[in-house]
Amino acid sequence: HAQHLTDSIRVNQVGFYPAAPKIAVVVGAAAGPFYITTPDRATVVFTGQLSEAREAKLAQQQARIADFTTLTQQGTFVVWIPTVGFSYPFRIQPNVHEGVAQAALKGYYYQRASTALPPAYATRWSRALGHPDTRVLVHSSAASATRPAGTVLSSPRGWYDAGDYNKYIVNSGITVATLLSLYEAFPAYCAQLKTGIPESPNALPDVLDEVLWNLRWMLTMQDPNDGGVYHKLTNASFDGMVLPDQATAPRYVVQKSAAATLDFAAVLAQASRVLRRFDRPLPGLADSCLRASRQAWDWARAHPAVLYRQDEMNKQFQPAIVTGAYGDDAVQDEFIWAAAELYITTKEDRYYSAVPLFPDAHVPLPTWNQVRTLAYYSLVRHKASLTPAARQDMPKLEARLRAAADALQQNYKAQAYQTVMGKAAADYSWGGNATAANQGIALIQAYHLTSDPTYLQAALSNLDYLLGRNATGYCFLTGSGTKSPQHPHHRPSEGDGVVEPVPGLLVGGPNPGRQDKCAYPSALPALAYSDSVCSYASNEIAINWNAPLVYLAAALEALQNK
Ligand code: 9MR
Repeated sequence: HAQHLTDSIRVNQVGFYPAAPKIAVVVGAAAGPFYITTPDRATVVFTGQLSEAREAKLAQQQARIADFTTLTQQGTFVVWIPTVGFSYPFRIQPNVHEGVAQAALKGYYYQRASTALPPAYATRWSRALGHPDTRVLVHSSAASATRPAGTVLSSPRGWYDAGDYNKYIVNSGITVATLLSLYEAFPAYCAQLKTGIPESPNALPDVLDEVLWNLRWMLTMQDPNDGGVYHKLTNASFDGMVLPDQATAPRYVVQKSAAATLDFAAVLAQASRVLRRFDRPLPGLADSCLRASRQAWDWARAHPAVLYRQDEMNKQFQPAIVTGAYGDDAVQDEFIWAAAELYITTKEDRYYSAVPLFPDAHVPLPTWNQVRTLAYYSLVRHKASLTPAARQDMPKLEARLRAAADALQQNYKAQAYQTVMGKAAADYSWGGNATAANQGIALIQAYHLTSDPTYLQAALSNLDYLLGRNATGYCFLTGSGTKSPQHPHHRPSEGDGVVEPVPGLLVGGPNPGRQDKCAYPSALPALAYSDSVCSYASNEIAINWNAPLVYLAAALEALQNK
């Protein structure tokens, strides 16, 4: 009997709700019994038989399922397969993912620019203030009559985008919106979700305090002279792997873009209606957000063809900017999103009818350059308060959202790992872990429309994926589970001298594109993941990946008894 830890048993390394489906996957094992035991294997609490083997094609693995759904006893357990060994431990208990939701939200605190992180909040990942961003230069690409090149602006705060130290409006947009949408959908749950940040004692939920850190920065990125929004605040090139206070290269705001300006308009409109509820602690802020949003919208309407094309820009302007581009050549979806959010906040029909909101029947999964469905989620979330013009479209929209969720969950139990994630090879790409989380959110939308709990189980399958039930065997959230990333492409984690990486950060995950050209254990789509600092294409972290995980974990916590 094998009495050793094995990582060929893949299981959510955090745990399971007592009444939820419970599945582990074992790779390369023969048929036979499995046992759920206490971590010392002294007490067997469940006995079952492994399923027949199925091929996980995108990993070329033979996988068997250990299904222990009917085990509801609370505690900490392992899966033990006598011919293979025992798994990492997991818990069965209510609120089992609360720590994941807290940690992933706290991840934003660790990403804050322009502030020191004292030990009281950041424990051993405390660090000095970096990037005050109070003397940011207007890049030549952004020069205007009122702000010539070299003009000094103050643009502090915001979150670092990812493993790098730059601040990008496009990616901030979807990130802040995802967190605001979590709050709008689950305000009571968010009110009690505490992360231990300096603002925790104040009147706002921590998720909104965290959002404000980035929102106040976003507001500084709008040119008050015309309403346009600079595409990003960035170094000319990426920093070395050092802590923020040692990264002192000049910082620039670069040219305005329609995508950034529309994302800004959408987020500030949404923020306005959310912050309206907190007018007393934050007097005037909701009004300021709405004014900024309207101005941004007007600028974008006048400049719909101003795209961010970094390579073109570098042919004309100095210094050359070679950091993350977040270039997007198609802004129809950004127009839809901004129009919808402005409409929902103001109830002015002119925004609803400004652009065709339903150019086709698609409900594309949200990502930084495809934001159309964020508009749809918001419209449906607010359907009770819409004007007749919009209300008449809601049955059609709801049917499309349901159909999209049905397509996601169709057949997922026939997959070797029984997760929604990974049914399609295209799920594995740069930041594919955010695809898994966003699929979960799409399924939760369908639950809201139908009250059908099978959508929640499908969403939970993707949380299981992210926390360990995947072909790599990694729990992809730093600091959670047992086998989690140790070497994320993340400058603070690399530069701080602390062995463990900064916790609460979701890495990108398997990406057969392997654009970083690092050493990977496998090129197969589901296995192309490299836990190395080198691997920015599979092992970086990013704010737009953490946000859907915060949403998924928090929403499933809030709905755990459904
Ligand atoms: O998440 C982005 C991914 O969709 C793109 O394919 C990739 C290449 O353009 O860039 C990713 O975003 C990175 C950004 O450009 C710079 N900061 C780190 C981001 C995550 O790797």
